[in-house]
Amino acid sequence: MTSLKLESDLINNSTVVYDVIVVGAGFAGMYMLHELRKTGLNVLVLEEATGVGGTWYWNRYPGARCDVESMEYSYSFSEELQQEWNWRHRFSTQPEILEYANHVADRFDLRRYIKFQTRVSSVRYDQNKQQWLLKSSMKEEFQSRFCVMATGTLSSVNEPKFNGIKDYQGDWYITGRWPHSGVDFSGKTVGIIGTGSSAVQAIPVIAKEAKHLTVFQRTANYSIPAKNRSLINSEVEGVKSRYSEIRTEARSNRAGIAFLKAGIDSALSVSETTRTQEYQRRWDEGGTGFTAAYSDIGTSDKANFTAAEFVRNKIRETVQNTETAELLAPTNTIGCKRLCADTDYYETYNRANVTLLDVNSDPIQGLVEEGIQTEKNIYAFDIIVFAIGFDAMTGALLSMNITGKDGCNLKEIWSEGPKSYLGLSMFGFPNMFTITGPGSPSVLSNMMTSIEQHVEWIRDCINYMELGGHSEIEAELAAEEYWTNQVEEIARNTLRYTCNSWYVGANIPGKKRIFMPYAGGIPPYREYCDEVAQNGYDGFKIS
Ligand code: FAD
Ligand code: N01
Repeated sequence: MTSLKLESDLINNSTVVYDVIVVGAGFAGMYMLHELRKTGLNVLVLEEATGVGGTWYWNRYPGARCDVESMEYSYSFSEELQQEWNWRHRFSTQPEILEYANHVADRFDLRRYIKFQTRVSSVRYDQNKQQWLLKSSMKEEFQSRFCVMATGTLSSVNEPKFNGIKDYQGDWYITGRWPHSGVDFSGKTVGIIGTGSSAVQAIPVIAKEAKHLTVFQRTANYSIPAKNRSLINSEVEGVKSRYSEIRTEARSNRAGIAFLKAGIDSALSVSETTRTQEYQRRWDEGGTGFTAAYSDIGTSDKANFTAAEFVRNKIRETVQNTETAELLAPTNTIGCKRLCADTDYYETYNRANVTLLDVNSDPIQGLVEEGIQTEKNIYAFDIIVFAIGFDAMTGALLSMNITGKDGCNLKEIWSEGPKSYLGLSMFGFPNMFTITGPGSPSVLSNMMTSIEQHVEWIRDCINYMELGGHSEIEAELAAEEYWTNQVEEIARNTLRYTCNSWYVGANIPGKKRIFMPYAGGIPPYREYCDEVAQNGYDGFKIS
């Protein structure tokens, strides 16, 4: 109790210079805090929310769950933790994942170092003092030598900017900022804008409750049945008995997922019968491992077409109304946008209380008092749900007005797209690190695998600085340029580069189109990061 009081005193004392301030208490921030505390550093975490969990704190919309299997979408750093925690579903629900995040916070006694309800709104480097100065939206000030941004890649919501939103008299909600009290859809007419992963999960659940649901689709998305189910004891025990082996496999897997069995053949090197059988097998197994069936689905148009056409035919088989089925059948390459995993998504369009509208043939003009006005109609709704995604990868960082050395401003520097060395560090911003930042595998992987790798790398780097008596570490401009070009070059060789996805920032009007995550896979990336560290932080200037 005494030490708890001491810590909260520290948190409220603006004269303390922390060794490290971490912004964000999602899975990244919590693990960073835990690792840095173990080394005895004085650490403070600043978090906007009232609790831990990040993504799983904010995204409470109906149907929200993970699409990397829970046995793998979890921390691997503590053998005790992974042995004692029991996942109940193959793909766990948001409440279950949030419960896990809270368990971790309690088990490792993290809360006392986290200042909740503190939104960081300004971050400035004081070159003379070699300190970061952070200010909150409530004008509180915090100082530290190192600053770690654990602010998330999918945490800054794409705010709805539809004309007339203020005129609308009904209730409206954003999937990524869902009210804690939940939303009662029963007997209500509901409109939902968007058909990405969030909408694909929410639509079947809302449809079951609402009087009528109208879906406004701009781009049809590919979705594979999740085939979610309760986990049985023997299977959980089976994984637990060889957990460390599975985690090692995950670290050497391209996507950070041990269960993902990637095919090594070209889709074009096998007969059509073999190929269809393999697609059917993966479809029945469920989950986003579908596109890993063949080695070239992500790189060859022809190979990709075989997988895309298989899914399109499934949609045509499932959806009874031919016109609706054709609207739902995506025309872009499969896997270009993030593949979705669903429970009864396409089946939901067979319900009498669900209507699909194509925003391209009848564009949304804005909101009016009763609901949504399109070019041709006014649709009245009691509730509108915006499932329109996030200002991904850069949004959270750029919302903090980060100023580095010589007054350089991150927003200005990134106006032509994000530049970083390894997605970990930026030239001009010494002693600052980003967890799963742009330029790292991040959103193209099991985020837990990537978060743990980044946290451990940053921990080791800060320890190296401490032990060597160094005061500043900063990415060199040449290293940053080299890495940013690498990220671009690797992405150009993939089909991911070819559509209007949030990976390229296309969902945010005015955002520079540039492929943000590193598409080369986890193993070469990890190897590169390790080599940089082993060579005395090659590409960094240390003073
Ligand atoms: P976040 O969880 O986003 O946490 C960032 C934290 O920083 C938040 O709590 C936020 O409030 C805080 N923050 C941000 N800015 C500020 C500021 N200025 N001041 C103070 N605090 C701030 N990934 C997978 O690998 N598998 C999945 O199955 C999966 N499912 C997902 C489902 C949904 C609905 C979404 C949206 C994402 C999903 N992801 C998934 C990606 C998910 O974001 C990551 O897996 C992971 O949770 C990210 O953790 P994080 O700590 O890096 O970021
Ligand atoms: O967001 P999205 P999301 N008018 O950007 C449409 C993770 N995640 O929240 O495609 C009309 O994918 C937009 O249309 P278009 C996962 O990484 C995981 O669903 O741009 N429509 C699109 O249909 C995921 O990829 C899970 O043409 C507009 C939709 O809104 C990421 O988070 C679950 C519009 C936005 O889709 C983001 O997913 C949830 C407009 N003005 C999220 N603006 C799992 O299952 C946007 N749209 C693990």
